[in-house]
Amino acid sequence: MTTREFPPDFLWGAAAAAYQIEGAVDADGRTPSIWDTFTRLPGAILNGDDADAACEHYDRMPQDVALMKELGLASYRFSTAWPRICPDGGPVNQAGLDFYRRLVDELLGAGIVPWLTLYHWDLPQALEDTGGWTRRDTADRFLDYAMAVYDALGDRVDHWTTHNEPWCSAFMGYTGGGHAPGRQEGVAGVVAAHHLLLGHGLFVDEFRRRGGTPEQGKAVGITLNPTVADPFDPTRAADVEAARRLDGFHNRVFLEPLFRGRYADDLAGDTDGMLFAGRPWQDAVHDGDLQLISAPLDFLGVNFYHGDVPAALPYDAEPGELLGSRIEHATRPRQSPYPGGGFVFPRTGRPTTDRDWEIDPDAFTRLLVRLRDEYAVPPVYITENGAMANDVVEDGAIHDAGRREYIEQHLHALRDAMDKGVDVRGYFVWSLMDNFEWSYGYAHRFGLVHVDFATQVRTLKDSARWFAEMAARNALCQ
Ligand code: IFM
Repeated sequence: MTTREFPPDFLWGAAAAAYQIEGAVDADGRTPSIWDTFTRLPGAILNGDDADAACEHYDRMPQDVALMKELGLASYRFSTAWPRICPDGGPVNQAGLDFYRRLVDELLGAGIVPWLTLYHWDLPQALEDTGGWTRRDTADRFLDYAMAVYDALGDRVDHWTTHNEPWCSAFMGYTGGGHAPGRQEGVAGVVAAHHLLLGHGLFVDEFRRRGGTPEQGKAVGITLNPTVADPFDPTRAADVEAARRLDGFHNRVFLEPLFRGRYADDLAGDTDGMLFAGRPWQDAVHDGDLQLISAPLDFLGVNFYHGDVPAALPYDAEPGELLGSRIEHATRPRQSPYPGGGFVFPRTGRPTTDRDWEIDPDAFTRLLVRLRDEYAVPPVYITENGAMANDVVEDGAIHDAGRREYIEQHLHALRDAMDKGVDVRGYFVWSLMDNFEWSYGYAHRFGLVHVDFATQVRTLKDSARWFAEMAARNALCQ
């Protein structure tokens, strides 16, 4: 058997997010986030699930860190909950901060590098009530919250991520309505995207002012979920145009301001005539914003699950041929998360995970090469990658061969990108354990660790044992 090695200091980890695992939504002064509100909207969440208990991680944290240690994880990616630390978006709540102090201490005690994300979608509801991410002031409130976390943990946490997948926060939250806060307001998604980026830029600026530099052992970045937009029929001009628009609203709306300090011209064209609160989205962009947003970063986090193959409407297909499950899994009506809509995702015939996401590791390689070639991105960490599977417990074991195969294929694809010279420094599986999978509730399992949500018993899946061995070996077998 031959092996395919990773560099000696490659960082292996697993990821999770506050709202998806913590539960304890009323504990120690926490107030509701937009997700607490959204989960209560009829038809918003599959099976009517809510995250009030989730994995009870808030109360079981030491045991969960012990599991990470058992798996030999070098790093754990987690997020801090804004509504715990600044309830209602207001002053700091010491009890909320203390949970993360305990978590970081537990991780460091176990020899695990804490990888902290400040915003993984749980905006305090009180801030949404005043406009949420469509309001500029929310970026300032984000800075207040983020600096409270930095003041408390900056001495012990070295890796800081501002946002997780701002595309979801902006476009699923304010254009499509499939995610909290469930607003369906067209070009509001672009306004929200700009304010999310502004919050990011404000934090990076303050982080640097306070000496947060690689020389001091500190790093700051952002995690995006860029996609690969391949036209379904490359010979059909309308599909090529659909792919350009998808690339614009999914990728370049973030990549251009972050790495080129501008918004792309075609974004203006694609949103021509669309107004939010009676004004074009460009009015949200003030002098100096793009300079803040494009300040150099120490790393880029990339989350990747699948590529996208759009076809323009009208598209002549049977409903079963469309990847409809992406937007029809719950019953609450929702719109396309791309302002103006106008395209669909027909099946290409590729295999899928149990979530119906097409498996395309080659797209992962192409994406990483593109990010390097077109945007000269800083060193990359894969901050999420993994597979949803309908796991079955058999005699206390979970033989999730499909998940293992998915991860292995994507690690080969990642290694291919590294062979092409892309600077990738780490990989986090999504997810450490099964959790509250947003609008899919508990039915969609992504964990290396199985969670029985009735008893909260954790069981290592086969994929967890395989991942632990592979990471310890620091090499893939082929
Ligand atoms: O569970 C989510 C995570 O919170 C963000 N990225 C995608 C995952 C799987 O859908």
